[in-house]
Amino acid sequence: KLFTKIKSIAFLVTLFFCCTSLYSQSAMTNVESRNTTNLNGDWTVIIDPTGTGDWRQVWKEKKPEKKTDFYEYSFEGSPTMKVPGDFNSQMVEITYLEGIVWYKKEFTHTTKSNKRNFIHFGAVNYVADVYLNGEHIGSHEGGFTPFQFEITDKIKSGKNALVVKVNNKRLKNGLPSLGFDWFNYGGITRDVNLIETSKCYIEDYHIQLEKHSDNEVLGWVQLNGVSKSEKVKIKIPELNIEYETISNKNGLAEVKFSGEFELWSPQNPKLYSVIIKSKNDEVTDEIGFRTIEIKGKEVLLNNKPIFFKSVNIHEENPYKAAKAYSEEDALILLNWAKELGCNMVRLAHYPHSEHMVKLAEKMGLMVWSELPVYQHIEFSNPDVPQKMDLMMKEMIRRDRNRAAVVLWSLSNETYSFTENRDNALIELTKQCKLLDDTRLITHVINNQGYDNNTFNVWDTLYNHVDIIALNEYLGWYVPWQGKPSETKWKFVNDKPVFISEFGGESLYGSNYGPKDEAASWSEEYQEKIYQDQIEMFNNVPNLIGVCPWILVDYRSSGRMHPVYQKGYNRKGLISENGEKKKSWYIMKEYFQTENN
Ligand code: GCB
Repeated sequence: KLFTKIKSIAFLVTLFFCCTSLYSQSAMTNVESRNTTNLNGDWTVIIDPTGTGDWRQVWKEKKPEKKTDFYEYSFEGSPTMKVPGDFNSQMVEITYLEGIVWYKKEFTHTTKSNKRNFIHFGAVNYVADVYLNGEHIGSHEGGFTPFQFEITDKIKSGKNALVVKVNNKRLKNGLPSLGFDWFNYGGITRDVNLIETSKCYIEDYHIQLEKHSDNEVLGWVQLNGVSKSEKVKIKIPELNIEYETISNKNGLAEVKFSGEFELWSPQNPKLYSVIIKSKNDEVTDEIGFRTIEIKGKEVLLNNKPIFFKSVNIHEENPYKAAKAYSEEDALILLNWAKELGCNMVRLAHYPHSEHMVKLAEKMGLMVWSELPVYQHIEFSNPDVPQKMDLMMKEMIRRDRNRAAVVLWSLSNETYSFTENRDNALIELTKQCKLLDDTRLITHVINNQGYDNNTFNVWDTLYNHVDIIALNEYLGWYVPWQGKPSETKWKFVNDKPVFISEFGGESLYGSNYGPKDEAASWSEEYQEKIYQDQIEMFNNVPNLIGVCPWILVDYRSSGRMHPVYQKGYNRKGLISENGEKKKSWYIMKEYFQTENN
């Protein structure tokens, strides 16, 4: 029965991606283990703030032939930029550009008749149009998820020219929409790889424990390019597991075996080398096994109640004031999270790079992964639900084998309480459960009622989630109405409760203001918010986790105070120079006292 369910899901997903093939294809998983030619490095760029490149057909790279010919652009002689990387931080003139940059990379290749070729992008913010050798091969929308194009019939032996038009202009019907409180870094922000596969290759797989079981693996392997059934093997050498299954004509193979796994947990982030082998392809992944489930008011990790000690993180390298993209960048941020005493990171407000998720997993940090369905989304636009659905599929597909990822967060602070919003997000939740019922699901809400020092926590979506996630800024945006310890709570239901954001701003070193005034931007005022919040946490029913906003001060163009903010959201526990504020120590001490 379960396999029938898996089959129908896989079929629907395949059908969906076939129907949208004019656009990008869903990316194959686990690029790291494939036969790749890395295209990172210096790319030539043409800055195109007025969008003239489209009618000039920049990708054709026309050259003058007659005496009277001239073209007002050229990649030759243009500057270069690093890929991966955002363009805003690489050229001071375009710091605030929200528009078009054309990128070009040349590479050489030798075609082989028995191979297929793909061009794979880790992420491009926000819309990418990709051209190979003068031909448009497709586009992709969404700044934080991977995508690929098959170029087997288009790639040549010898020199090839890849051109990408990147546009990070905000779209009303985009995800996120026009307004968001982080820096809109545009560019080819993650790795680019040319991937060579056999004619029939392992496209995707799901190798995780069955829900409620700590020793039964239930999953599937999806081959792409099959003409008939094929044997598929799964080996876990460390456990002497050698499992064999067979794919159907659509390339889908059921996986079901058991093993005596040492379970993955923050204390013991155990990963196993798992080898997946088909007739002509093989991939290796490092996979952890664990269970995560709700039992009444508690969340159980590997059958034991867990309290999530989390911290919010944006994908920014503070020392470079640039988009983070590498394992080194991830290490800076995650080392701080570990030092703070966290067992989880909330990767706000969009899927971060695969480096970040994989490193978190190795370091024993659970991951909260989120879609940028953020605040003012245009739910009345019929395109929006489709975009959300596609982005969710891309997010889940990339990380579904990561034991560290325990929770899919499908939206944050959506403001319009309309039927469109409810219907779209309830449907998204259903689809998410269908795709992956082994993890928890949430939506983050921030506009609870708060009167007479009493919270009234209610939202239609809370009836569809596994945990109630709420953001509250008592002491900052909202003044306290009484003693923090006497705050009262009414909840719409009895589910576990996660305080996913709280905090306030302070400038590191600004401690000259009176203790009780926010306007001093002092470390003391921020410290006081943290002390009060912690006092309040003791009385929050069903509390299973807290997550301060935010680990590090980060760039946000709407944060305009000329002395205290200077383009930064200052709610960090740490400044952008790595200095720890007083609030850091309060939070660290709190996490130390919560001992699980
Ligand atoms: C929030 C948002 C977060 C903002 C934060 C703030 O509620 O979820 O994205 O950056 O507040 O600093 O206002």
